[in-house]
Amino acid sequence: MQEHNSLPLSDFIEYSPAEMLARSEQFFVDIKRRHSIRQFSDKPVAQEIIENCIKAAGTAPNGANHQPWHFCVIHSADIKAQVRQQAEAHEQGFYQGRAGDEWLGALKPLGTDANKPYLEHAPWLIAIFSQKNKELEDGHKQNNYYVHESVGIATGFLINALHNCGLVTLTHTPKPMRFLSKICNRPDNERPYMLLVVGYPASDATVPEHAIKKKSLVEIASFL
Ligand code: IYR
Repeated sequence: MQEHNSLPLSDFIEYSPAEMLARSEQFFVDIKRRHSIRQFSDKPVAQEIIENCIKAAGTAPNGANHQPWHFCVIHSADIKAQVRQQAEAHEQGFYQGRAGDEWLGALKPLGTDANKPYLEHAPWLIAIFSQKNKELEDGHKQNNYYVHESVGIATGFLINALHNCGLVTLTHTPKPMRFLSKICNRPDNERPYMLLVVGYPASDATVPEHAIKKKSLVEIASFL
């Protein structure tokens, strides 16, 4: 191993096997209640809650600990309106043919369309950006590694953290997404990765039946 400094692991918690089993069951029961929501209430959510969830996302494992992500948190009604206007314009092209029949067929059971009112109704939008490299002070560019994997895991942590504190989310990926770089004023080394819509569900929020059907354990896992 190369020379490096290490600290003793001091915050590991060992649970008894019975406790482990109970916790694994409890986590599954709780995460099973996470659904992608497309009808949001405008009920406010304190910024500190969003900040804590982003701090949780920032602990995700990632390539060389370069932490190649940026979370642009949008609360301004004016900026949300810009995001909605541009996302809907792109989505119209997508739903009117750019997606192709096969993709549109796959989306049918979800009932999605180019209308994205939740981009204005929800109290928070989090635009997640990936960083392919970082410009150092001497002008030299430092590479980042496993960028998609890293940002994907951090996004998963974020969704989990938001669910855990009682909020609902939608992972929205308008196609193309480049308009977000401009609206969020992000530099050239960053690419928009995903737009997360965050808030409370509307009182009449629904979940598509199609989305609730999850593959069984034997379909998704093999034990050797
Ligand atoms: N981005 C579009 C289309 C869309 C694509 C997939 I794959 C989905 O799982 C859901 C929607 C939209 O947001 O409507």
